[in-house]
Amino acid sequence: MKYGYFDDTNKEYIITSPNTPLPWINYLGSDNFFSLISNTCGGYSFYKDAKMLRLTRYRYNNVPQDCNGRYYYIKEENDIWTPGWQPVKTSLDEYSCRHGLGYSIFSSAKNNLQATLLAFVPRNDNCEINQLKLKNNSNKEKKISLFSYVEFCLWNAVDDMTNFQRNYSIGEVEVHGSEIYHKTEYRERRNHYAVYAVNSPVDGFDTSRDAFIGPYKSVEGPEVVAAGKSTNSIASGWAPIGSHNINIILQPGEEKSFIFVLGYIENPSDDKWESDNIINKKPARELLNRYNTDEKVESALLKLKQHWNHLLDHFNLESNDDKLNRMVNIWNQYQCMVTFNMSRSASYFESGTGRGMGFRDSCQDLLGFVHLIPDRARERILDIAATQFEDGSAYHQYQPLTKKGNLDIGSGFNDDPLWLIACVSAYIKETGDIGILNEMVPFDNNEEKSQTLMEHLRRSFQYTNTHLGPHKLPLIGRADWNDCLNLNCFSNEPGESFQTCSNFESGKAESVFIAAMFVKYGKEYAKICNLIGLGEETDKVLESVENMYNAILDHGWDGEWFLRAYDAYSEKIGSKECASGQIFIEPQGFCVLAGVGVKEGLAQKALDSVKERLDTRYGVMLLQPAYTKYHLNLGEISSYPPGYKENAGIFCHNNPWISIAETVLGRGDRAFEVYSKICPAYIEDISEIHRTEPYVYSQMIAGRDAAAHGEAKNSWLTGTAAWTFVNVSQYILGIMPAYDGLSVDPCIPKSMDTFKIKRKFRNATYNITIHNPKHVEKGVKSLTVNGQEMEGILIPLLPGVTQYDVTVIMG
Ligand code: BGC
Ligand code: IFM
Repeated sequence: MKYGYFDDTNKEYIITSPNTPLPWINYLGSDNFFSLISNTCGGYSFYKDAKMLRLTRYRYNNVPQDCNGRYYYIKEENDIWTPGWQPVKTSLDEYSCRHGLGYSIFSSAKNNLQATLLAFVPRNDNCEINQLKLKNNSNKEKKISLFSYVEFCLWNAVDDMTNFQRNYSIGEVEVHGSEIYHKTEYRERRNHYAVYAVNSPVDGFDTSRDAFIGPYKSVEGPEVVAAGKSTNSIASGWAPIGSHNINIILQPGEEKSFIFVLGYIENPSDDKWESDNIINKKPARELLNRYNTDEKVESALLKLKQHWNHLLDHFNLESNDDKLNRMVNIWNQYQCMVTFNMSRSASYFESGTGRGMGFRDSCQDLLGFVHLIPDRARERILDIAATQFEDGSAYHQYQPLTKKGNLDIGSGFNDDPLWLIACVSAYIKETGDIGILNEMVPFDNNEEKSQTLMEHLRRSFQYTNTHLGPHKLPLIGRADWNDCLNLNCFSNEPGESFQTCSNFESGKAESVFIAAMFVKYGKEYAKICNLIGLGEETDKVLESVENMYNAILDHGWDGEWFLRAYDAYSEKIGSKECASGQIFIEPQGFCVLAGVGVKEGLAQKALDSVKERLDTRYGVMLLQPAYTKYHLNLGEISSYPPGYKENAGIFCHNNPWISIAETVLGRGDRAFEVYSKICPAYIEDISEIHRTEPYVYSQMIAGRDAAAHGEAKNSWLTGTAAWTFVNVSQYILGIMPAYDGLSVDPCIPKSMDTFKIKRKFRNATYNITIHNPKHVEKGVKSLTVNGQEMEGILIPLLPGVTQYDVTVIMG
């Protein structure tokens, strides 16, 4: 069942029923000001950091769900409704929500009154614009009372939810005409405030939630809206809100437009406030003036659309598969940009108050957006590397505002260092900017301890190389990519759990997954050494990689598939000898994509075992059989009920690893099958089962052991976006950036015919046409570049050439 449809021309998903299984959201904002907006107008806004500088309140886990947002109540006689359906939920004659790239548009109607609400965050300004157009489609005059509503958060979202004894006494506002200023904290800080204003005179306002909603009422039916008249309340403590009231008369056929702006203002440090605790409204008014007419709003929206068109023009596919085209060209890349902005902080499943930026997460996200915003990727790399320690290990997370490592979580996740090599090599291949390796970057953000980025990479590599266990495989530490596989938890203390376990440093558990990463990114590091003329180091690195390769073959192979790990007692994890958790997805995908076991014939066996044991109609599960009881020595993984999350869920993030691995073996049909099973556009028809948005990936789909097999959770903020884009663009469609050019080596389903790709790469445009006349899965028979036939699969960089016309014949 579907709840909407894709509009590829406008790059939108159009939701036609507000009653979606879960809120289906969109992200507004691309620089510093961000909003989440659901298909019923729920969500919230923040500046830079969803924890520290939150403008509006949101109640996670609320009943009814998804309550609080920017709401526009329309009252006509006794009918009260809102364009996004929630929170009033009056049945509407018409409803649609179009989620586009950085904007959402609601189109609703009731009694021949048409409401169109456009919401977006303009480029380069810190505000959300809500343009509401009301049109009288009847043949009688209409009298309408409009009430806006946002509820302010007292900035620090955690404090806001917990410190009521203080918070109920600190709320302050100022109201000047149509401008409502939220200035809580201004008294002591005098550096920031919010403004919520409309570009028209108002007939009233409210800033006290109690006055507007009324005690024991809710946003579903505020007292003021029912009465049809604002109370002009000035909040003093308690809960400050912003609400405007405008009385409107519309003649038949007449349309009126109102532009509401929710803005964030940060005063320059030398700002002179008007007098004690009166805010300086000048910057707010300048901001409001930039968006006070429809023309200005439309031009800002156009700029936003141009921005997205420009970004998405970097990679464009034309094939005869619409679903593939829309995922590759629009939604997958869009989601990659959202993960760039949000990491794992603010979604409808991540509260924005917990995690900051993950070291490994951000490194992997970069693989998906580096082709779109290479300059920002560069900055991001330097920020991430600065949270590394001198021994090459790293803080597992860092704060987006301070960019400092998070001390509460610390380090000890032993896959982290190698992800730095992954993202730096991807960046260099995309841009050719080897100069980045000479950038001086601090360790632990301490400028006195700065070394070149190259030295950071060296220490990343050496960290793994020097932390090997009894089988010469890398020590796992607290966990590797799989956060929940905590193999160094051992204790005789009653009541000890993975959450209290602290002996990971002394633990001897080893990871076959990190070993595979070491082979993959060790080879990459060797190429970087070679590139900058470090011949001797290159040889040594390759020798270590060779040793690791052999350690995997000697101690990481279980007969039919790769082992997952050895625990702290050197017992096998992910082996046929185990009762549960006999086979894990991660080492199968990563060993094969790193090339391990390919020439020995093990790779094929491993992937066949994945198909046989882990595959389902909804995607590939993380492990089988699921753990059915809690084991302290395995950690969090066994704390989940079977079929959920890392305990045998379909963890989408590592499905692309399997697909990539299949392309390494040249099995294009299977690679595509794995790709499409979890791909949103291909499962749009089962939205009632999948439940999350059909235009973006979710972190997890419930596995075969779960009651709701096929149901997804944790949409949007997942490394699946980046890895899938890497998979589909570089391995399936086969357009892969290399240090010395762009290579083309597709691995596609046999049925696929001709397809075209436009790729911007190093300031040139590549128009690539790929023909598959013999219907093969892999293999390039000829490659012609600007009329000249090339040897092999590489389109070399041709000095001064900015246009590459490329024809590839597979066969
Ligand atoms: C959480 C897990 C989660 C993982 C990745 C861990 O810290 O406890 O529930 O799956 O991080 O998000
Ligand atoms: O690898 C982790 C990631 O860092 C956060 N989400 C879950 C993954 C698997 O545990």
